[in-house]
Order: sequence, then C-alpha cells, then structure tokens
Amino acid sequence: PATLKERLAELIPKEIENVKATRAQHGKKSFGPVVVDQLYGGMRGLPALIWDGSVLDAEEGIRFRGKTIPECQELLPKAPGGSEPLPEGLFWLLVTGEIPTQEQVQELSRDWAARSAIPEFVEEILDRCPPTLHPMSQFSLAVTALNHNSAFAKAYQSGISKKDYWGPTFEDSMDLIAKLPNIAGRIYRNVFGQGKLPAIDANKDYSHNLATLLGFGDNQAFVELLRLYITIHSDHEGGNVSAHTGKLVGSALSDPFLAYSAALNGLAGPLHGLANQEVLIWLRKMQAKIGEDASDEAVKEYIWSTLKAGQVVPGYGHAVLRKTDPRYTAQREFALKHLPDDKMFKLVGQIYNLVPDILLEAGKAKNPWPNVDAHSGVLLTHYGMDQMQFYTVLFGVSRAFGVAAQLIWDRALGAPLERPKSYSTAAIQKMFADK
Ligand code: FCX
Repeated sequence: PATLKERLAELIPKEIENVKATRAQHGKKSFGPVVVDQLYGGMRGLPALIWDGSVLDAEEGIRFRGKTIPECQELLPKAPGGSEPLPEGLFWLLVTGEIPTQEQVQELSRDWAARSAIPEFVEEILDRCPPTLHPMSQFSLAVTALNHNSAFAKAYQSGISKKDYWGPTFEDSMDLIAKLPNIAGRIYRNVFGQGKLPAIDANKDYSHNLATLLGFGDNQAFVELLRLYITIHSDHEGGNVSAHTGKLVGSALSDPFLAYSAALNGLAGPLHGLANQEVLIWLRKMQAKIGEDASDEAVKEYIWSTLKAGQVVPGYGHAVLRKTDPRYTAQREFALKHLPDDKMFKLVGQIYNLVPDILLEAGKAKNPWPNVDAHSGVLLTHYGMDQMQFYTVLFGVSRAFGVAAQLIWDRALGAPLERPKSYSTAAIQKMFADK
C-alpha cells in the first residue's frame, strides 16, 4: 500500500483542480454582509478561511473529514487489544480524507518513532529552563528551536519552486509530530522530577511511546486515554486561536516549527488550551473551600462566587459551539467505562448538572455547556498525572496533528500570505456618518 506521502502526491493535483474550478464558478459570490460588530467582536462568524480537515457545527460539534468522534472511534484502526482510535489514523484521515489500513497506520508509528530524536542543543535548552518556567513556554521554546533543522527553510534558501513547497513542509510536519513526545516527556520529567527519560520504542504506537516517556507506559488504560485524548484534541476547524495562528504564521512561509510554536503560544492562553489547567485549579480550590462531597447548594454558591468575582467558569462556553461538546461526551464515556467511582469525576458530573442553569441565569454566555477542557484534567488526575501545569502541553502535542495537516495543504494549494484589512474607529464613524 501507498505511504502517506505517496497518497498525498496523488491527491494534490486533483485538489488543485477542484479549488480552481470552485473559484472559477463561485469566486465572486457573496457570503452576505459583514457588520461593524464583527470587526469589534473578535471576527465571530466572519467567513474568512478554508480548511477541509475538520468542520465545526454549532449544534453537533466537530467532524473530522466528515466523520463524528463516535464514527472515528468506530472506523479508525486500533492498537492490538485496544478500543480507542490510534491518532496515527486520525492524522492520515485529516491529511487524505481517507481511513487508512492497519498496515498504513503501523508504518506511520514506525516512521514517527524513527524521526523522534531531538537535537542535543534542544535538550540542553530544556534542561536549562528553570522549573518555574511554565511548561507551555518551555514547549514553545523547544519547538521554535527545531527550526534549526527545517527542511522547508533549507529548501527555501536553496531556491525551491513554489509548486514543490509541500514536500519539505510534509517532512517538517512529520518531524514536528514525531519529536513532540521527546519534548513533552523531557519537560514533564525536568519540571516534576520523575527520573530519567526512557527511549522511544520503534515497535510501539505514538501514544504508547508518549505514555512511556511520561512514566505511564505500563498503564494500559492511560495509554488508551492518550489515544483518545490526542484524537479528539487534534483539530477544531480552522478559526480557533491555535489552528488559525499556525495557518497565519505559515502563510508568511515561516516553516512548520516556527508556525507551530506560534500556535502553541496561543494555545497557552486561559481562554483557549490553558483552560484545562484552569479547570483543575478551580476544582481543587472548590474542594478546599467546600469539601469533597459538597451539596449541590454549596457547589452552586461556589460557582456564583466565581462569576461574581468577575471570572469565567473554566471549561464552559464556546465561541462557536452551542451544545455540549462531543469531545466532553467522549471523555465522559471513557470515565464511565474506566473510572465510574472516581470522586473528581463525580464532581465534574455534579457541576455539569449545575453550571448551565447558572450561566443561563447570569445571562451573558451564549453557550452554557461544557467544552473539551471541562473533563480532560480529571481523567489525567485519576491515573496519577496531577500536575495541572502540564495539561496544556498534552493538548499541544495533539493540536500539532491538525495544524500540521493544514500547513501541508496550504503549501500544496499555494495559500497566499494572510493579510486582512483593519480599520480605525474614526474611519468607521466617517464611513457611516450619514447612514
Ligand atoms: N463563564 C463566565 N462567563 C462566560 C463564560 C463562562 N464560562 N463563557 C462566556 N462568558 C461570558 C464572556 O466572558 C462574555 O462576557 P463579557 O460580555 O463580559 O465580555 C459573554 O459571556 C459573552 O461571551 P460568549 O459570546 O458566550 O463567548 P466568547 O465567544 O466571547 O468566548 C470562550 C468563548 C470559550 C472564551 C468563553 O466561553 C470562556 O471564557 N469560557 C471559559 C474558558 C474556557 O473554557 N475556554 C476553553 C474553550 C475551548 F474549548 C478551548 O479553546 O479549549
């Protein structure tokens, strides 16, 4: 069977034609008006980007190349004895739109293991970081430094033709994904003092290796959790902060390492990926204040006190979603299967029954339902990973899959430099002075 790169090489010319035909037929058609509030309002709902890998429906949630999370769980290849999808298969799906064979997925695992080593100077950068530097900052530093060996940057310097951009972008993207476990593992062990980093095993899948580097490789349930975790966090259409940052920076022909480190800096914000850390901190504070088996009344009061202090309830709300996030549901089902009696899991369930009504009553949030971050930390804590400052790093490992797939296609399709127009408030006032 074809390798991922071979299959991609077959798909690209067809897709270039498809885009050409679409633009020829529809290029001048309007999406409708843009209203001034969208300029002030974080561009909500503004049609501005193309990305085929995943599309988010406000009611239904994410679909990866048309497939829901339960469909991915059913259709994507699994590890022997496992029941969660292998993220290798999800990456294949994001890149090609096709479900790979078991053999193709195994080949990806082997390829990534073979590419997994990080340069010694990057190890040194990480080893010199003070343990007080947030793991996400360390992560971003290390990914930036990988640009040292970028195939794309090198090819560009030697005058590569535009039509060949995707080749070295593909190689860099594969290297990027492959090297993240060694970076994440090193950060985890450096910051939280968990012994020496073991080697990647060329016969194990990506998530198993990541779990091993983090010190949880013997726990099959944790390995399964990582497979699910990486799959569901990989992509959330093109406009979220991390995916869009990666795309934007990549549009300047910054290589995938530079583009992805920029994306990581966006993911590190508390309204985005850092929310998984914030949820756990919030839950711990709640437990410290009202005890472990608190009544609904006490929990409600705590939620209200968060809102009254001018803070957000982390893990709830979404810029696009208007229903419970299917990524939350997938994690809840995992918990029901593997840790139904966990106390924190029960607290998360209790909060799920209380927060939406409170957010509705408070009357501001457009979506009172939980997002992906409301659940992930509780699952990790259950298996002993209770260092919440590390959680967003795992999100970052996963989000690389979506951003990398996007970068490859952007370069294949010749996506131009992004450069939207900004306006001053004075210009807006003048423009609509008599209207
Ligand atoms: N708690 C309290 N207030 C909330 C809220 C929440 N969970 N969600 C939204 N609101 C507030 C907003 O802060 C805003 O208040 P303002 O008018 O005073 O500025 C108002 O409700 C309207 O916001 P809304 O349009 O519903 O939401 P946005 O698209 O502006 O923002 C996020 C979306 C996700 C940023 C927002 O819901 C939030 O802050 N949630 C908590 C943080 C979080 O969980 N982030 C993770 C999201 C995601 F899944 C991810 O990227 O990982």
